[in-house]
This record gives sequence, C-alpha cells and structure tokens, in this order.
Amino acid sequence: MVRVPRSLSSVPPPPGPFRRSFWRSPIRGPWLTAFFGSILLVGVTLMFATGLLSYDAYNPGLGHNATDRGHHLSHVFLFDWPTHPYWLYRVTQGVHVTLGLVLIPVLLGKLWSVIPKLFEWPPVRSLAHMIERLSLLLLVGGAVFEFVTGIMNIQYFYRFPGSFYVLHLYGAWVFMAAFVVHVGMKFPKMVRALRSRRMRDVLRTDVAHTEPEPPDPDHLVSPSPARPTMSRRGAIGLVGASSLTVFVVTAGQSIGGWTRHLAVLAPRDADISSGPNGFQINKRAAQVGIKPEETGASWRLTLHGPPGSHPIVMSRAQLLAMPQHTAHLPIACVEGWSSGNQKWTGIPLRDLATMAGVPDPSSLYVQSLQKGGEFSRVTLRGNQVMNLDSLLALTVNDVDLSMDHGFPARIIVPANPGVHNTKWVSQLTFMA
Ligand SMILES: Nc1nc2c(c(=O)[nH]1)N[C@H]1C(S)=C(S)[C@@H](COP(=O)(O)O)O[C@H]1N2
Ligand SMILES: [Mo]
Repeated sequence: MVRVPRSLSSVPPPPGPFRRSFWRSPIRGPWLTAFFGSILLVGVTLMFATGLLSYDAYNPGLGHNATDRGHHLSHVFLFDWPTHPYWLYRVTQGVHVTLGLVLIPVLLGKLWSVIPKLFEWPPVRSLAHMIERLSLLLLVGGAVFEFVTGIMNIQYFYRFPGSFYVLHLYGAWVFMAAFVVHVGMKFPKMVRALRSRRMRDVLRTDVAHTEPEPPDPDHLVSPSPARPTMSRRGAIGLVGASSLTVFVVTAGQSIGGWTRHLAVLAPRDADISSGPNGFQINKRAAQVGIKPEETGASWRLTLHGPPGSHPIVMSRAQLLAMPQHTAHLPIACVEGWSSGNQKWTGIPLRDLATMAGVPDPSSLYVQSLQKGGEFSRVTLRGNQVMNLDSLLALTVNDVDLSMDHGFPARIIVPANPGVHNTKWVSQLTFMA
C-alpha cells in the first residue's frame, strides 16, 4: 500500500471543520447514519428502477423521440413498453417523482450525519483512502446531480447544456455505480449499527437521556460531544415530518381526486372553468405558435402508408364520420403529474393504419402542426398502435378538444408517457 509520508500526515489539521472536535452533535454516529442509509437504500433502488422504466417507456432507439440521442446506454435495458395496464406509466412515474421529492429530507439527514467525513484530515492517507474518497465524491455528487436535475425539470426550470433525458440517465448510471460500490462496502456496517440499538428504545429516549454512541472507527461519533439539544427521536421526527409534508403538498398531482387540491407545491396550468377540458395543460397552443387559422376548416390529416402509395388526406368532418371508439385514459407526464382518467373519443390508430395500407405496423411516426421543438413529433411502437384504446382523439369528455388540449386531433395511448401523446396532429406515417 502506498503511504503518505509520515511528516505530511502528522501536519496538524487547520482550525475549524478539519478538527474532529469541531463536530459536536452527540447524536451523530453509525446508528443514525445507518438509519437514514437504510431508507435511502430502498428508496434509491426504487427510484433507479422506476427511472429506467420511464426511460424505456419513451421508446428510445425509435427515431425522433426525445431520448433517441442517448443511444449508447439506452440499449442496456430495452423491452417493448406495454400498453397494459393503462395506468402503468402513471404509477411508475408518479412513484419516481413523488419518491424523489419525499427522499430529499432523508438525503439531507444522511449527508448531515456524515458531514465530518467531508473534512477528514489528512485529506488523503493512502492510495486506497484516496480511491474511497473519490468514490464518495461520485456518490454524493451523483445523488445531488440527479435530485437537482430532476427537480429543475419538474419545475420547468431546466438550465443545463444538453437534454434532460440524456443527462439524467447518464448521471443515474454513474450514481448507481458509486451507490452499488458504497452499499457493498458499508452494508455489513449498516446492519451492525442498526442492531446496536433497538428502534423502540430510540423512540423512547428524550433529549435529557440522549447519549453519544461509543467511539467508532469511522470517526462519525464526536470526540467531544456537546450537551444534546435534540434526541435521535427528534431528528428522525424532523426528517419524517418534513418528508410527510413534502408528500402531502405534492403527491396529489399524481394521485388525483380531492388530494389534487393539497398539491400546492406541484401546481399545473389548467382551465378549471373550461368544464370538460378543465384539466392540466402542458403547453398551450399559443405558446408553441399554433395559429387558429391552421386548426380551422382548412385543417387536414394526412395518412402515409407504404412507400410509393398515395397519401390519404382527411378533413375533421370525414374523421368524425368514421366509426368512433371511446377510451378512459389519463395523461401521465414525466414530471409526475397525471390528469386522471378522461373520456377520449376518436378513431383507433389501428383503423387508420389499415386505411393507410399498413394493417400491422412496426411503428408510427406522428407529426404535429407545431413547428420544431422536441414534442412536435414522436415515434410510437407497433404494440402501441395496435391497442384498440390507442386513439387519434377528436373529443374529450363529450366535447371537442380545446385548442390547448390539441384540437383538431391528438394522440392518446394507454400507458404512454404524456409527452408522446402528441397534440395538434397533422400527419401520421405508418411503417410496415
Ligand atoms: N405538439 C405537442 N404535443 C404535446 C406537447 C407539446 O408541447 N407539443 N406536450 C406533451 C406533453 S409533455 C404532455 S404531458 C401532454 C400534455 O397534454 P395536455 O396539455 O393536453 O394535458 O401533451 C404532450 N403533447
Ligand atoms: Mo409531459
């Protein structure tokens, strides 16, 4: 093992946080760290799983999708995202986003519990120690990066160079690699620490009776503990209450019903007054440059079939004269919100595929009247086209779609991420 010369490691730490005696909380120690760590172990694993599912639901690899630039890693985990059950994406993405928000206080608690390690002295003791510290940098940096990019995205305040999908996915792989190494190294310690005290005793101990843990080899326990100002029970309660508060003010956006009114921290633009069309709007027509004259009587839908075949051009009246199908489906956005089930009526995409001369398409390329922007086009997979409930919707809740919900026609597909339910559709190209 490479050793830092003795002379260097015997340099006394500078005053301040590099001195172990600077950190005096008597509740800091292996038990509290293990307690928060065990919650993160479960929570982060679930977030990684639901995040990968979300990525898969975007049909990466099919052309023109927002994620198709993230190629290299996108093929690590690929199966055809199903259309059953229709609420699948609503649940996986609701869990992903809500859990991410609820875990913030736990993450902060965990980081607080290990903060003296950030100021270890000497900064590097040996090669092994250096590698361990670098892996911790990836772990903490990765976690902070994933939480920050995720939160900025759902708050419509994403300011990073590069696509959110790609950065958040790559960041997740880096973070998870560091996470697996970290858990691998710390798991036995975590179990031992959790066993060192009974939860029942922790919950019964008030501030006056709060004692520091015995000194530990990792130096989490303060060498000069101050008088306790908070019990472990209090710290857990504080974090728990914060997480619960975050849950109450956000989860309603995905759960729906009366809980939607509680989701004050997750407001979404909606015209409640507009009756049947009164549910969340992601982007308004005016915002993306859709002009009323484009959606009026002159609007046409163009269906493209096999190469060389003549495109079929249809007016909205002609579409309305075709056999209509109704499906009750939610819009479930990657940002975690869901509109809840709405009653959509229109023409099954598979009927349009048959009309276009591609009765069993492998994919469908959808284009919007909207010019440019990642959301103006999408490629859906064959299994999504073939579900009877996959529609080119003309009405919602028995009235015409409003301009903001995609009039004259929009895509709605069961279990599809919201962003792939393209609004203001103008062209459909079915690929054999
Ligand atoms: N053409 C187009 N379609 C679009 C979008 C868009 O910006 N442009 N936004 C998408 C996103 S991100 C979502 S979540 C849903 C939201 O549909 P809604 O606004 O009707 O609720 O529409 C999708 N379809
Ligand atoms: Mo969305």
